[in-house]
Amino acid sequence: MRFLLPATAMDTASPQPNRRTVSAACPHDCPDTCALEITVEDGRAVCIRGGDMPFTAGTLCTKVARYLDRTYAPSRILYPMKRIGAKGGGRFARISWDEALDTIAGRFKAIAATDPQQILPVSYAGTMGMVSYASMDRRFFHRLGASLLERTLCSSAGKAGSKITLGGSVGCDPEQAEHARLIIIWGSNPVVSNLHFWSRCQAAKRRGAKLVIIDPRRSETAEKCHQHIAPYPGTDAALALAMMHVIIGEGLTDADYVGNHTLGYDELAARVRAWTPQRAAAICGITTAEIVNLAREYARTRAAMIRINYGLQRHAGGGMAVRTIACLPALTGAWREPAGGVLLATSDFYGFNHRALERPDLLRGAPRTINLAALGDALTAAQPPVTAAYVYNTNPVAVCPDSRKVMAGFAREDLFTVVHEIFQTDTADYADILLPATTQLEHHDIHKSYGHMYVQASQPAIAPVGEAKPNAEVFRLLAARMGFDDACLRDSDEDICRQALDSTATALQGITWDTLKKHGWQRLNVSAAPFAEGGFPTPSGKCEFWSETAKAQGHDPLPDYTPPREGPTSNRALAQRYPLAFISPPHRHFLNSSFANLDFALRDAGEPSLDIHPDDAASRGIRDGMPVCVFNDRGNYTVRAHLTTKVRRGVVSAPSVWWKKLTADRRNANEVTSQAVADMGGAATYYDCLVQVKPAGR
Ligand SMILES: Nc1nc2c(c(=O)[nH]1)N[C@H]1C(S)=C(S)[C@@H](COP(=O)(O)OP(=O)(O)OC[C@H]3O[C@@H](n4cnc5c(=O)[nH]c(N)nc54)[C@H](O)[C@@H]3O)O[C@H]1N2
Ligand SMILES: Nc1nc2c(c(=O)[nH]1)N[C@H]1C(S)=C(S)[C@@H](COP(=O)(O)OP(=O)(O)OC[C@H]3O[C@@H](n4cnc5c(=O)[nH]c(N)nc54)[C@H](O)[C@@H]3O)O[C@H]1N2
Ligand SMILES: [Mo]
Repeated sequence: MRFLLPATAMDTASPQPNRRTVSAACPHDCPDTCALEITVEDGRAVCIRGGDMPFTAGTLCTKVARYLDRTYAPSRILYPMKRIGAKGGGRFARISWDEALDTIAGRFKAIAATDPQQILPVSYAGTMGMVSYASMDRRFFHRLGASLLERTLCSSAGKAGSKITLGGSVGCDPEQAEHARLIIIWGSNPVVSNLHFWSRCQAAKRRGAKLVIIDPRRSETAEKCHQHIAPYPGTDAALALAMMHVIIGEGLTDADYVGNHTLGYDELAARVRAWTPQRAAAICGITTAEIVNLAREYARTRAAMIRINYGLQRHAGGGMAVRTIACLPALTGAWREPAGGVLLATSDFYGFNHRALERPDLLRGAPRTINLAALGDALTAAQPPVTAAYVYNTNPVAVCPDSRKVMAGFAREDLFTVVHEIFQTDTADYADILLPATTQLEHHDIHKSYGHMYVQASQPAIAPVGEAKPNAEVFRLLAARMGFDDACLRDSDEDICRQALDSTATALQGITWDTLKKHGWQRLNVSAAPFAEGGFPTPSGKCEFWSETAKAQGHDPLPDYTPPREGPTSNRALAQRYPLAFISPPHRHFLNSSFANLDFALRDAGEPSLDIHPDDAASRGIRDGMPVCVFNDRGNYTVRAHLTTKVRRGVVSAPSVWWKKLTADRRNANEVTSQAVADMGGAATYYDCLVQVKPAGR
């Protein structure tokens, strides 16, 4: 198949003294968290291939198959630098690590003497390894008393919704998908963003399973499914409520499962009575028959798996959408089958010791919390102001919503900005001090996954390139310079890996750092059908149709529909000026903004484009290939129009996330996206965005 590269043939030559193989894990923010095998010769990585961990089974995506081109890219940042030109200009001069660390510690000490909350860590998911993502950094900033950061760009709405219904980010085992008879791929594009789940969907298809996809556009995955239902963005909960209306109304529930393992069935039944398929069809812009047939087919198929992913929860009602959809398998008893149930993410099966990793006990006082989804507002308007930002594992100038405000913030002369990066990103251009970071081949880490059930050790294959240092190492050095003497601020990366597993969770029994290093990976002790007999991690232990947790949080205790903030029917005034729903899902050749600077990925990706329906284009005088301006009150940017019926009328789609400085107008999709947050989890709402489109230059 086109997107999976086979592992290169195992080396069968007689072992050479200077040649060895190291096992690692892909660090990228993707549900697959692939196992890697790196061949090293004379200290240089010469080959990367998929490891033998069962879920990813030796295949890599086309991006990570070329990870060595990333590690050895000539454009890597190799040593610390300080700014010599204007903020944002990207001109730097080399300095020593000592000078860089002294400068940072000096500034942090001076600010902390007034108010440490003026210092803001800005990090996200450039690497998902527990050491690099959330360990020494958190300890350092807790001890310092810096502002806390809510990391909300991606998944927090859906996770909050899943927690209400199921008790956490848990669900069915995606490895079982090949045994399903029906797979509903809902707000997810696995051909692009969950490859190894997709290979199991294909296996299921070969065995006669039906694949249904629910997505406002005919995605790469939709092209390969049996049926595509295209609701208007942000309306999925209405569809799910109407499915429940049909399932309950036609007596298609599993009364035994409902009776023993759910809470609040009568209240749910009363709630969905008003959700007729006609009503939902009008909201979703689909037919009544599509809803009724899907509900019947779903309820009558025991081995029916629903794979939700994050696409459908980047909306005002994203939390409620996941909360509502997650009720379906308990109604029909699909959880009884290993290949039945619903999955958003597997993360909460792990039971890693996050308290030991992050040491919240080091916190002095109660610093304020800043939401990364509204970073632009924080950098331009927070009181007390943010006077220092330490950016690592993220490229906020490219990826945060409403990025004109983010850029205005980073452009402030009175803001001291440190950026620790592998490459000179759009954000790095604003740094006062720029530090070189290691890639995954150069440090230790330990990985969970949000799309399978394996724990993995990632071991360094090569020495750091140039003067690069891992995240945790920089925080250890800074802690020493700040005079922080807590012992945990001196833990080594391998100490931290051990602490992650210092847990009584049954899922982790028999998994130690030493066994992991030896085998590369180990499976969690989680059964193939984890909720066949109920036992959900909710307060009641049941699947909660009615939730006291939701009520206590100020939400409706029952599933419901929360309309888009910027929808044509939910916000008619705005839709008159900006009638098109704009979504900007992940590009096949990028990983968020990672890889979007590397020649091989840019060659494959072409140039920024906008899929628009031919009817929407015609009424605007737009022809195929024309540069068009996408705009709303927040901003505008220019892309090339691509006329296609892959998007439904009224929806436009722009694969993302491009580096701004590598596009013709130095802008990207986040010029128009909004800082408004979702109903739950303080989450970003990238796909809840109305725009207008016109030929560029008019
Ligand atoms: N190649 C590649 N892989 C990636 C990434 C990447 O950038 N590139 N990013 C990684 C990351 S960080 C993440 S979070 C995941 C994201 O991957 P997914 O979780 O799959 O999420 P998205 O791609 O954002 O959205 C999936 C689909 O949802 C559709 N969608 C948008 N709005 C709605 C809606 O309201 N309802 C429904 N039903 N569908 C909707 C989009 O059109 C899209 O096709 O992928 C990861 N993997
Ligand atoms: N318009 C639009 N915007 C989006 C999205 C969308 O669908 N549409 N998707 C959103 C989603 S789902 C997500 S998850 C976010 C992702 O946003 P980010 O988490 O910011 O992800 P990346 O853009 O990949 O940037 C990560 C950066 O971390 C750096 N990095 C990698 N490893 C390390 C390391 O070990 N140390 C240090 N110091 N740096 C490292 C990489 O070089 C890279 O520049 O973007 C969001 N933005
Ligand atoms: Mo994400």
